Amino acid sequence: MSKPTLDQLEELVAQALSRIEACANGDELTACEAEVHGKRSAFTQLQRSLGELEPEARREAGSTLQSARRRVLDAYARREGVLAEGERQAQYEADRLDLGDVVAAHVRLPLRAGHPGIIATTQATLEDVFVGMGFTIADGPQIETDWYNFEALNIPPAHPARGMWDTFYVELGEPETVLLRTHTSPTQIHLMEEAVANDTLPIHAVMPGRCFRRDTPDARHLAAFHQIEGLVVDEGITFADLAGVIEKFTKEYFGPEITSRLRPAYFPFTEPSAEFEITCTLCRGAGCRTCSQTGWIELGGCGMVDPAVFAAVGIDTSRYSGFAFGFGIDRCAQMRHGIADMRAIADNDVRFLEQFS
Ligand code: FA5
Repeated sequence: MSKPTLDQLEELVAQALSRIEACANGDELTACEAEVHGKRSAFTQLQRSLGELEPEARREAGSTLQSARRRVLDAYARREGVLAEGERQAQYEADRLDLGDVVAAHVRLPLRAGHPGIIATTQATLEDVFVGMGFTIADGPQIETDWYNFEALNIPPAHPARGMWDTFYVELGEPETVLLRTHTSPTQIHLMEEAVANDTLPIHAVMPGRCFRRDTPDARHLAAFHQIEGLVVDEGITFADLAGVIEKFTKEYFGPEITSRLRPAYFPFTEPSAEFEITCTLCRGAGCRTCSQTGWIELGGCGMVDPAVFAAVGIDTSRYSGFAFGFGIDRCAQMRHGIADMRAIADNDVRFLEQFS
């Protein structure tokens, strides 16, 4: 191959430019650069041949060669940029996550929407029944002081009735002053205190909520369960009003064939007191394991508000009388849906829970 001459410079540049343009990726471009500018390239040979020229001619030829090389180097840099951008785009495409595909994949799965649990729906139905009977709904704290859970309810310290409620205490340094409420009855006290403070008596309210006892779970008990408390404080309220409300509620909630009965009982905060029971809905009164063969299930306690409780909250007993009741929401759910063992409600077995969606 004959040595290149300066006359061929434009042709060499044109060839180099078209070879650079033809490079399809970075590797080809690197190889091309070595060829165009490498030791044996035409440009390098021309560069070397400059030494043979006179100084004046050498300067002129050097400058021409320099600008030709510059054009080739610029073309090389431009092509490098174009190829890098192309490679970046290709990488983007390869990495692209099509969220539409992800959503579509999920939509193909059966949608598993949640639904309120059996206790929430039972509570809502109970509230509806009582609202229909003219009651309002109130709420109270789950963590209580000894005063609300016991003392104001006529259960002073060391009173033997405290044994009726095996209590979880909250460790706050001082022993046994703050506790998880064992029943919803303390909400009665909050309501009466508020009504006295705001002069808003009478009261006709129900108070649903969660309660806690150190009870061993069995077919009719849980350690965390729910009660709904009822309180009526008004003028001229008698035990007959209480019995009427209990029976009306029983028929409304469980149906006309289920009956209630009241049996004498003892609660420190009501006098007289009663336990109220309903026909066992599992055996319809015939006797079964769930009702211990009695045909009846205890739903809750009730009675006329004890004057000592009215005294604790400052209600004038010469004007007002009242009744209260409190019964288990879990027990209601159990009886309404014929659940033999209450522990199933707390077990979180989806196959059980889905029956009540
Ligand atoms: C009380 O808790 C009284 N506060 C009820 C009351 C209110 C009486 C107002 C008078 C006036 P007792 O401990 O019997 O009473 O509980 C009432 C009901 O709560 C029970 O009949 C039962 O239905 C429900 N219950 C009690 N303990 C549990 C438990 N561990 N698991 C599930 N339900 C329970």
